[in-house]
Amino acid sequence: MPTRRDPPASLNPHVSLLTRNPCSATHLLALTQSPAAARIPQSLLSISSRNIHLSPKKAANQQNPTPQSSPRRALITGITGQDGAYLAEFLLGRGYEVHGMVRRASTESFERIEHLHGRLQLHQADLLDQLSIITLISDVRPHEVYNLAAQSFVPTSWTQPLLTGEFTGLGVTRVLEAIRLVDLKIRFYQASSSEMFGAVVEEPQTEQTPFYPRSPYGVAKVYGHWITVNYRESYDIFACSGLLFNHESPRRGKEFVTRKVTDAVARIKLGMQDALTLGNLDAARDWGFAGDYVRAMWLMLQQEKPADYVVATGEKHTVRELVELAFSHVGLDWRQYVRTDPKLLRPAEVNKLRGDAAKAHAELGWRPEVDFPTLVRMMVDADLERVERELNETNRTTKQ
Ligand code: NDP
Ligand code: GDR
Repeated sequence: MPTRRDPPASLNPHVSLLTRNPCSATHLLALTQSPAAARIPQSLLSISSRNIHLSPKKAANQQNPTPQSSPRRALITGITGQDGAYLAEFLLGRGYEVHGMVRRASTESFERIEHLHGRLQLHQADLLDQLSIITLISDVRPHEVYNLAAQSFVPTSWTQPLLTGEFTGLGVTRVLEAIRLVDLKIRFYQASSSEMFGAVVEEPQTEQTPFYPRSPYGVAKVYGHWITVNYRESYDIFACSGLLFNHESPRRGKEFVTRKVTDAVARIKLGMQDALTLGNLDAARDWGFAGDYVRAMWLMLQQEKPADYVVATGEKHTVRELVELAFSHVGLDWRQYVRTDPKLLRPAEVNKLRGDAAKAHAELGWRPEVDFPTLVRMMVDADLERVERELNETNRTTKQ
């Protein structure tokens, strides 16, 4: 697996576009001869033109960035996240050349894509750094960009509202700006969210339902949605916003309620934990399987015209139902283990969400394949297997 101490050949630390990445600078310069030049900031052009060192091989690639015979190229921001891992797998399965954007950190977080080692090309860039994104898109010249990167945990958005606005909101504009500068033909997917519906004004929610976000995260996603629509209308970019309802999997982060529950169920069953503390048990969500939802993302970018789509199962279940199902799957009664703590309640809650994916059914031919009970059982089983494995490893190490 690529590590940050030992970066893969394609991992390109964008410390400086101009000195470390002459090819990108040249690409930007080449754009000066095109109508796109009018859209490039003058400052960027003049600096680029002073710093060009291009190898002949790279020059040839730049003149013909998308040869007919080459596979389609996709760039995924947020490739280390739950959806990024499923989408990467899905696109590789369809013959894509898959590139992923990863941000620098002192410890790596590549677990979810470890099994795809050698099949992905990873590049360092950050949603906070405009130039790094321009450089990345100019280097990779993807046909499709999937913008999945975000600060995605709702409670954190109250403790870090500005950072959430920067990543989850303005980050979208940075990616769209890079596309606008490099190539208007690149197709763009924005990971929008049912959290935008918040204090829902109707049920079920459709593409026409007005937004009423209830967290800084939801507010940032509303911005990301509308800037996507705006760049589509302003620059004719093939940009789609997927209004995805909650989707889960064994790869879900442990801070989200489904995984928090299934991990706890496994640990309680195996005697490693006594209780599980939760917040609002009455909250209801339309929960689907992440593996189904990445298919919808891809389908959106294969249509003749760009549009926005709700992706949901059409069913809602409460956190209480989730807990009941997860505990009963291992033969336990949830009432003996689950506590609630008001500290886990949110300053403003989204009480219920249920989506109507009729447009996605009709236009994309998309349908979810995994229902709620199957999803919960899949997650509990995966956690049981993992916790048991960890337990065995600990026992083995202790004996040695
Ligand atoms: P995760 O939280 O699992 O993944 C988020 C990803 O974003 C990680 O790869 C993370 O990288 C990356 N990231 C965060 N900040 C930055 C940054 N500044 N620069 C570069 N990368 C960054 O989210 P999911 O996979 O669950 O969701 C994917 C997207 O879909 C998100 O935008 C989310 O808001 C949205 N969404 C998710 C839904 C769901 O139910 N899962 C529903 C609707 C929308 P790192 O590993 O370094 O932290
Ligand atoms: P959500 O997911 O906020 O909908 O955002 P989360 O799983 O965090 O919460 C769902 C509901 O469960 C209630 N809840 C708890 N939640 C957590 N995390 N921990 C608890 O202990 C707990 N107890 C009760 C919450 O109050 C809430 O009502 C997810 C993220 O993936 C977003 O990025 C995405 O946009 C939306 O789904 C759609």
